[in-house]
Amino acid sequence: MQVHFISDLHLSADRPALTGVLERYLAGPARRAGQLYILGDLFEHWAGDDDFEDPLNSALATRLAEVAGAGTELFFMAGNRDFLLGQAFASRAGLKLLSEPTLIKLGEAPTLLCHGDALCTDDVAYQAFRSQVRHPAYQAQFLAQPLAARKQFIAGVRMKSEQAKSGKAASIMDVNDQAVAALLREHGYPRLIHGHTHRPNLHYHRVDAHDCERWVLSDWRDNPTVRGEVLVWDDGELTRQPLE
Ligand code: LP5
Ligand code: MN
Repeated sequence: MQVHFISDLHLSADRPALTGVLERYLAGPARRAGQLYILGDLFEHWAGDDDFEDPLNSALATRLAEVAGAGTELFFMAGNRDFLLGQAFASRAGLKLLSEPTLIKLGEAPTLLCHGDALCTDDVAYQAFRSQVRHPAYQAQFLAQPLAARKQFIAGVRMKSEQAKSGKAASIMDVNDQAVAALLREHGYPRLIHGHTHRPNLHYHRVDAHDCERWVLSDWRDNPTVRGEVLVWDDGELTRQPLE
């Protein structure tokens, strides 16, 4: 049975072509997987599970629930864009929520899953922001505001984030090798799969005499061409498969 991994789709009403790629994937290849792991940033942003009137969100919940109903187990781990996605939406979409990091096995090998943003420890300003917005009390007071006010606030944060990023060196927005080593050491060698950086690649890390692999998932793009990607575990191997 195959195991699939995707992340960083950044779905939004402005980029309908990407929703199309996901819909075709869910109607076809996803059904060959025993498990599909969505490792964060499925949505461009998520303002709260009460944003269900949004046609994109409700249609997607239906499509996901159909795949779950057809026998593929669906897992969702939060990204830095959609960490407010909660149990209400998960139940409608047939998603099982995962905490971060999660350890699974692929074949015999322990494999750690995370979104990836927590590994970008050189990005000190982001990590400060992250600790604040991941705080349950902060989230509760945010979710208590009207949906429209939340969306407006998020638009402001997105602008500030883009401004901040334009002044950051590319290197600080990538994972830190010591943070990778510490994660593998604490939770289990020898394989890590994550997204977030939009720098799809396979990296090798030597950690405490263990040869470790770090698979970075691809983001999905609609520019210059429309393209998604799924990382597929099949027959003892991981391969990247393009989606269009
Ligand atoms: O998302 P991406 O990849 O473009 O950039 C990220 C980091 N930025 C973010 C912010 C998100 O893009 C926007 C969040 C959307 C949904 C969340 C809604 C919830 C709001 C409140 C909930 C309780 O994650 C970016 C990294 C980059 O990845 C690479 O790793 O660099 O980080 C920043 O740019 C952050 C800035 O450095 C500092 C913060 C600026 C925003 C200040 C807003 C003030 C509001 C205070 C709230 C705590
Ligand atoms: Mn991300």
